[in-house]
Amino acid sequence: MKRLPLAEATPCSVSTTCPYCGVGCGVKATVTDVEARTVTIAGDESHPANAGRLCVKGAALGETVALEGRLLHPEIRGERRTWDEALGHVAGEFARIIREHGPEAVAIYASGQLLTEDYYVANKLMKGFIGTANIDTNSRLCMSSSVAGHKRAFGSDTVPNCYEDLELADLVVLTGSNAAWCHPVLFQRIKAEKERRPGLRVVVIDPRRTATCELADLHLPVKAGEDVRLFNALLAYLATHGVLDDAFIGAHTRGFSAALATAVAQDNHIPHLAATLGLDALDLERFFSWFATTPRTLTLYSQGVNQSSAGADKVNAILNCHLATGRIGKPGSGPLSLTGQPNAMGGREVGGLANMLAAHMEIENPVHRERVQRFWGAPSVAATPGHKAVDMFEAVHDGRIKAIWILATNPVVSLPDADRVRAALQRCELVVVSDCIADTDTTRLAHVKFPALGWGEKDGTVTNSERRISRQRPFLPMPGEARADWWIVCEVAKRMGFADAFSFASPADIFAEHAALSAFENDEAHGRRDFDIGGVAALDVAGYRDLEPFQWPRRQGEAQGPARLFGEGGFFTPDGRASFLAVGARGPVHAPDQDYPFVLNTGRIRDQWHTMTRTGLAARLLQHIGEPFCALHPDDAAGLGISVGEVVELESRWGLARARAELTADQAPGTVFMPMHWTGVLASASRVGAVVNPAVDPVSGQPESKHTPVRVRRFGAQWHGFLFSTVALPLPAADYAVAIRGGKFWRFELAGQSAPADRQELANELLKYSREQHLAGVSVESLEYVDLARGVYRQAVIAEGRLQSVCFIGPDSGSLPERGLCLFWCGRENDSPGHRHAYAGVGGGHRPTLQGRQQLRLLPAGIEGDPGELPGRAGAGFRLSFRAVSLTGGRSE
Ligand SMILES: Nc1nc2c(c(=O)[nH]1)N[C@H]1C(S)=C(S)[C@@H](COP(=O)(O)OP(=O)(O)OC[C@H]3O[C@@H](n4cnc5c(=O)[nH]c(N)nc54)[C@H](O)[C@@H]3O)O[C@H]1N2
Ligand SMILES: Nc1nc2c(c(=O)[nH]1)N[C@H]1C(S)=C(S)[C@@H](COP(=O)(O)OP(=O)(O)OC[C@H]3O[C@@H](n4cnc5c(=O)[nH]c(N)nc54)[C@H](O)[C@@H]3O)O[C@H]1N2
Ligand code: SF4
Ligand SMILES: [Mo]
Repeated sequence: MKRLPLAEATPCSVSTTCPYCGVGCGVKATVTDVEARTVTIAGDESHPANAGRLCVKGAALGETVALEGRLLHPEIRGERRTWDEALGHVAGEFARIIREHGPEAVAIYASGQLLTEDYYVANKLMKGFIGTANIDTNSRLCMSSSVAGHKRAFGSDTVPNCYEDLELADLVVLTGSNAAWCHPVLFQRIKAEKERRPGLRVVVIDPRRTATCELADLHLPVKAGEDVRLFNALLAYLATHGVLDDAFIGAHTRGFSAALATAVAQDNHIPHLAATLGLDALDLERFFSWFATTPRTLTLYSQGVNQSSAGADKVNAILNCHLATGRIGKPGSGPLSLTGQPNAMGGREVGGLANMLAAHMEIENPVHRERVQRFWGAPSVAATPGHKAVDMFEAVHDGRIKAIWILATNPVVSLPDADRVRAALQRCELVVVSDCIADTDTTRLAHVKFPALGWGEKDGTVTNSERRISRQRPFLPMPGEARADWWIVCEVAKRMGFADAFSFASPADIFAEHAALSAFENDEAHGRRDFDIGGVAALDVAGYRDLEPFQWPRRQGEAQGPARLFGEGGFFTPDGRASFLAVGARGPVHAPDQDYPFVLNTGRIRDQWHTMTRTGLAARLLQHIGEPFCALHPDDAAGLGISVGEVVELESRWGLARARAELTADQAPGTVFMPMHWTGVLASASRVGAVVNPAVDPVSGQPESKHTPVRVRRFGAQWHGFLFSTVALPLPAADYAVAIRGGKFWRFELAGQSAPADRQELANELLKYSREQHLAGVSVESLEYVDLARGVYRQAVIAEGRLQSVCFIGPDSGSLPERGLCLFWCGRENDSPGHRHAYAGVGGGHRPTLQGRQQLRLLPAGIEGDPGELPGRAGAGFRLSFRAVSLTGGRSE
């Protein structure tokens, strides 16, 4: 595999792109110590997406590039193997299964976190050479409703507007988007513009009151799932108030009257409508009139729109309003879908979804298929769409798919009905996982693990929400035996007998082929396609290395592509007209009922990225929110007898998850919200995906992740506890256990449903690993302490004179000391005996002298402690005594 020599790639500071959200911020990375992998991160002032800004996640990137937890060698069934063995095994097994059961028996499940070059070869292998379209991606869970909406309206998956429109708009409508947390740099751009120009209005449409509402002139807490009705009513309002752009409708669209007829057929009488939508009538009217009277209106939308069984219809209901007013592709006005992942768009460009073909061509179009086949020199091209994500794992579950290769995604956490996904993989003959992290919920089920390069090592391109293609450049050496995803795919393809089509020397090589395909027979004679980057098809290695961010389309001979499309029509349909869609409002597939009366909404928090495999590495990012929570309205909580901070259980017909209750009026009564981030690696029972229903949108196949009927109840803990440890420990076996990385200590929050028979035994068990780690030839002390007044038991492990871990067990969460204060104590540099004993709750400097590997046990009896030295609970009365016992069978003191 050829790569740029590192010296060349890391002069002092390397311009690259953030690997998180679809904003696609430019990042300057400066390696200060290659060996130690220390890197300083700054925003790239010359990048058009962010002009030097970064959000918290981006700014903390340097804290995620250490090698801790990395998968560094190929493995087969848990054993380290050579690349040749692992690649040969996968190629051989895929070939055998295809021989025995046909190509439909194998599948690839990929990700919007792959680079375009990785994605391109994976799609080429599957659709062109293996000959099945069984390649789908996590973009199905993310953007597929937008893709379907765009295609139905524009004839192509084209985003008409660009980020500059944020500063040019007079009204910004954010619907189903918590941009303050999920697209923070775009949010900052709106905020800065609003400060400069207070007349700029912001409307937020979201059932929850989110951080994004801080900027809102108007927040419409629409009833979950009602967006189609809302935007239909808006369309009807625009028609009755004479703000339609008749010229645009007449010249550039079709289907308007049918769409309008559907819109006016619903009850749009404002008081009725407001009641149905759960909104204040005046607020609703205000929104309609602002939209009607503001030509420069920009509508931003994300998962509150897409992740719905009516997702594609929601998108079209929004697009209808923009087409009807001619507000599309014009400065400051248009619809702008905010993509989630750094390369969700690139995945769409290479046709990474099961119902697409490369370069925005159609799998069901024979002319397109023949063209791609000819271009690739492929034996055949899959003629029918493959399984979409949720179906794909169903097919794995029932054995139709016998081998699945999962790249850069963690479906055991992120797919709906996630316990069933886990079961599907457990039953599957061959599970191959390419990841950069060794231990994930998904790698735990892998027969073969391929170690992939991570951010900072990878080399390729990504496309952001405004169609801008930017380079991700490497600045760190490839660690261990990790290799680029494109390389791994190509090596498997070669071993399956497709060497001619997969002998790429570098990502530049792949990009050139991808760019050439985008321009291939893409002209008036053959029919114009939107995606064309023929202008960069002739780049050489140096040109690719230095490629500046640009927007597509960029046709041959063009130095830049247009920032906006469709302002003057020119849609990618046979007659160049866009389509209005007549979309009727309909409810979610699974409505709440008596047994499952609450609606569960799921989504993101500010400082975590998805399944936390990378953001979970930065202690700083766990300071904002460290534990899974379930937000619910205080009235609902009162009705259920739930108090703030206690552990609650969410249960649906599909599964169960536990989280700490957060009571907030930001949440509408009857609804709850839980973040999607916590995994089986980090928590014993907090994967919300296990609860989420697997209903999908009939058009896009996108799951309804924002709406699942659930019941909520107290978890009924009989004990609560927490544990601090200087080292990562396996997750303690408790009904509720969450691991939280801190600067010096890992913290584990614990609770159990049955009262422990013996708290000492429980503590011994919880601290077992901590003790074992230090047994070999080191003096280990265990200190125990009981606070009789509060019924709190503590045990500390001290090795080589330093506190290693401490655990507290109490009858209820209120009995335990405040963690911050405790952490302060534990983290003290001044590790004197007095301090150490204070950790365990032993005040007054009682310090028995121990010889060798001995354990000290302090059992409750009758010595007064010094409450002043105890963390958190000063003033309480303490009684204790101690006796030392030997851990290794030696002498007792
Ligand atoms: N911090 C952080 N940022 C991220 C990510 C991350 O993991 N962490 N992930 C990235 C990815 S891949 C994605 S896809 C984006 C997602 O970005 P967003 O879509 O902004 O984030 P979500 O929290 O999933 O959901 C957005 C909002 O939709 C609302 N919503 C729920 N139901 C409805 C409804 O019926 N109608 C309306 N109008 N709104 C509804 C929710 O209450 C929620 O506040 O974020 C990207 N950015
Ligand atoms: N309940 C609920 N579920 C959801 C959502 C929701 O809102 N609610 N949102 C959905 C959405 S929009 C999305 S996008 C998905 C995201 O869900 P996932 O894609 O499952 O989440 P990630 O944690 O981003 O998983 C990426 C994996 O790839 C690994 N990885 C990172 N970089 C690389 C690389 O370069 N190569 C390889 N081979 N591996 C790499 C990471 O270590 C990690 O294991 O979740 C979906 N699931
Ligand atoms: S806004 Fe998105 S792309 Fe920009 S720094 Fe933050 S996570 Fe990265
Ligand atoms: Mo996403």
